[in-house]
Amino acid sequence: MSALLVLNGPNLNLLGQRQPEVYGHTTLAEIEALCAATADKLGATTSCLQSNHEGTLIDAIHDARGKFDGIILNAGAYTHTSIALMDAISSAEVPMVEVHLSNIHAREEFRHTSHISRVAIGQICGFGPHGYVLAIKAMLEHLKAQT
Ligand code: CA2
Repeated sequence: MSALLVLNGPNLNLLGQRQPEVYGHTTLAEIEALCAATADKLGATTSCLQSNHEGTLIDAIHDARGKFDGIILNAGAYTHTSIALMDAISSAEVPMVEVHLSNIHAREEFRHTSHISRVAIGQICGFGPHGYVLAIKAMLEHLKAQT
């Protein structure tokens, strides 16, 4: 049974509570429940963590080594700024799928660059909360293909 870590970065704890016109009405708790239900249907498990702190996300990625088979990561705005998160993913050697609620390529220019894409299996963006379902499915297919 594959164990997945679902990591969410800064400000995503505000989902459903502020700026619904940009990020929708679904709360982070609902997204985490959706991830758990999706994984369960597909014979996998999820553990979820959200942090507004870069170091906490990095520690979680380091700790994932040997404990999780894959990481689903929405790094929020750290996507566009953090070489440290990219390095953490490389060093952990745990496969990662990058997910974003919004289509970052259709937004401001500064959101078009993702440092973590360099170390991701792939990126899913623009599908709202359903992106997490797609990311879990893609990760499980990837892991199956490795065995
Ligand atoms: O589209 C995504 O999932 C993002 O990772 C969300 C980040 C943004 O910086 C990325 O460019 C794309 C921002 C998350 C902020 O979430 C909020 C939710 C509700 C209210 C305010 C912010």
